[in-house]
Amino acid sequence: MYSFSRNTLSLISLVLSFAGTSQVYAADTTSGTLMGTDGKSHGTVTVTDAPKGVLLRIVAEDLTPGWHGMHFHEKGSCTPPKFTSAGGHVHAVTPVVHGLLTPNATDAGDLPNLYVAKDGTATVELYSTLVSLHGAGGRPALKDTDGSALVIHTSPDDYVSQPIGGAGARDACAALN
Ligand SMILES: [Cu+2]
Repeated sequence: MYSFSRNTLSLISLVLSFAGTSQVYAADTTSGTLMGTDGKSHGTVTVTDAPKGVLLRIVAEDLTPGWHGMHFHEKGSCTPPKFTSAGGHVHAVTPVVHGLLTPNATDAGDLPNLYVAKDGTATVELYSTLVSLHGAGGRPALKDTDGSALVIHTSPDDYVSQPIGGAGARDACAALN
């Protein structure tokens, strides 16, 4: 019995020493179903926390071909068909100044446009340094108390027009809670 305890202690200290020296980041990931205006699943959205931002992966089908504006919205709620339940864009300060090509922009929900192929599919992985999953680095947290959503709009984002780059209505929404 004494010997068992001693071995257990050694094992614990060995695990602790590995944990203390490890430089590998454990994957901290959240995902949601991408819902269309028809209320059906059109794919999956996955967000992984990274040391200086988040990785966003979208695997989608049955969307309208062409370029679409896309943003992180402030609430983890996707009620079809209009998805207004997702609220405005994720932000830390007001007024929210939108646009990746706008000087002094403050819109933390800004993302590049999504291209949907002629067969209606989109498969992409991209990176945003404007947000975090839990608030790291002072960047707004996607997984705050009311979550967030990834919204795909009808039209492309011109990255300068206020308040959403002329991206128009909301075609699809994935709640991230
Ligand atoms: Cu938007």
